Amino acid sequence: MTWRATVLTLFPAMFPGPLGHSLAGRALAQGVWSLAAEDIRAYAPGRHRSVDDAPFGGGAGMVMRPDVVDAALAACADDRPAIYLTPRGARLDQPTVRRLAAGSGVVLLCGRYEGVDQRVIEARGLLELSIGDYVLSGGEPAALVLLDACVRLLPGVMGAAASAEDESFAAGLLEYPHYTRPADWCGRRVPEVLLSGHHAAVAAWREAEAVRITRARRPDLPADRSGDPAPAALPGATVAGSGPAP
Ligand code: 6GU
Repeated sequence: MTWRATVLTLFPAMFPGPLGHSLAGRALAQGVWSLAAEDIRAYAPGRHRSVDDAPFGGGAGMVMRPDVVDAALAACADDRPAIYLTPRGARLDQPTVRRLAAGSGVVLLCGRYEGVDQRVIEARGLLELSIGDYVLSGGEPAALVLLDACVRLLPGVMGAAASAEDESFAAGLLEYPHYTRPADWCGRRVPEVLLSGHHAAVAAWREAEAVRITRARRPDLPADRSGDPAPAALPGATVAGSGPAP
């Protein structure tokens, strides 16, 4: 089954953009997922096709009209969650990405101007998501980020290595450092344990490095998993899929 993405935007030419390349692009060409970028302006009535208007109460900027946004959403509404990308939204995280990737697809509304009339957000029950604490000029780059994060989790898009990596992040740790040949580069040596061939020692070193780096860079993440009910997945361990347990 194809995972379906519909993007409602005033700038449909921004899509697929980077998602037409690399792994997402190959999966798109193979029909693993589909992408329809719909021009919101096509749903604007009248000769002027105006999609926005001045805010009630005054102030700077323009607000996207509820009737236009509603018509665009109505044209593609089905079982998929409808998501409004806005810096006011809940922060997109890996558990949310996993839930979205496990469904049939997404409808993404990209806002421009000061935002979208609050009433259509409520009437359509839109899920509001942000990709971080900074302000973009529109939701389109955020839609590309969300789609990239979802598509790489679709069955067959990436190998087992990516799933394991994802599990490690979901467990709350940042990645350990990686090294390849040469073992000595400009006098900088690869940590000896990685050359030792002792798999348990390598796994223990990587775990310790992941904990150290997580504590240093992200004190908000729980780096100490000793109190967790389930044992942490070690590198090389098999990883559960997104479906229900057998
Ligand atoms: Cl989803 N939209 C905009 N305009 N800015 C953002 C964002 C979204 N997430 C973070 N900054």
